[in-house]
Amino acid sequence: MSKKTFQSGIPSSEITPEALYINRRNFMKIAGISGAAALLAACGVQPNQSSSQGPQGTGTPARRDTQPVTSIPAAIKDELGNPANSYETITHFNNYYEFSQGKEDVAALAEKFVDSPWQVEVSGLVQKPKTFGMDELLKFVQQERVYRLRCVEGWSLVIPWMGFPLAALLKEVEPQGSARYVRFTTANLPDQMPGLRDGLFPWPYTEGLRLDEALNDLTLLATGLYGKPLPNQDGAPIRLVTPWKYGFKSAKALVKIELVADQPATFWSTIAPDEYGFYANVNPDVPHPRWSQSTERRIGEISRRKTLLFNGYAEQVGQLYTDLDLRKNY
Ligand SMILES: Nc1nc2c(c(=O)[nH]1)N[C@H]1C(S)=C(S)[C@@H](COP(=O)(O)O)O[C@H]1N2
Ligand SMILES: [Mo]
Repeated sequence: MSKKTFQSGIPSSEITPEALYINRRNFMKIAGISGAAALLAACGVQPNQSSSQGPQGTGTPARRDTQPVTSIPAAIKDELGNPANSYETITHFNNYYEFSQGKEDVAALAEKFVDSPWQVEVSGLVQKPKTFGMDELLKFVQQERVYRLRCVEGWSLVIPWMGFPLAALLKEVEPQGSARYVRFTTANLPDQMPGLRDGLFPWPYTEGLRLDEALNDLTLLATGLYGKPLPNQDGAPIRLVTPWKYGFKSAKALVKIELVADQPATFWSTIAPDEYGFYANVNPDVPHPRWSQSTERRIGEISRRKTLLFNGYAEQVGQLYTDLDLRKNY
């Protein structure tokens, strides 16, 4: 689908919370009040359903007239029942070293990033190498995936991504039998990304996966969140998301995806190989050399929670590692 239909043609269950909680004024402009009411009805929300997150009293008068607050749908949750973090939090607490080593300043620094036109080269050990424009990438069926993101620093978020499995893209280029790993390269645009002008890091940011990890259904190419195109600070226009691995594996602003024979070097494992391994699977029992990984702080919560093996996705990915020593291959 085109970017235009992506913005306006997504299922109501995906756009409603963003529309209600974050950007209602714009949404009302696009959809109109009766349109919004229709979306709520299409969600199957029962009139008596209450919400713990509703923006009570903040509605426009017109909306309050047509939609009593009791109709606000429940918050988006992951499969474990954790509510998604707000759009505001997800877009103002970021790690993106191309822009800043801070977190809360990334949004402003990335505000003017130009992500169009954009192409992603898919090449290497494949039968049909191809460079895809964003319009072609948005033609893959876009799905909503509510995933936990656990940063190696000990904090986490729950994010409602939009995107499509990397496997769908790889299938199209037909990996050769000799392909065993996938190497990801991200944007190298020093004019637009102030962090790239400092020579301390091995730019551009690169990452890698084993081919079977890349083909796992959890592995997503994200093109949006909360039903909107991906914000610049979250990796516009397209990024990797591997939710069972520490957040640094989920490389932003992808420009190249290469199928290769050998395990590729990566940005973080090049900087500090003792601290950041190739696998980076979330594991509460394998501490970082400088801190424990047994707990994490979900942004917005006060007390820490227990970190789950594979970030809670053991059922989907545990079988990939039955022959691997997770302590050695951290
Ligand atoms: N290109 C690029 N991708 C990146 C990073 C980065 O600095 N540059 N940071 C990573 C880290 S450490 C984390 S925790 C996540 C954060 O994603 P978010 O800001 O969308 O929550 O992005 C990852 N992807
Ligand atoms: Mo991170």
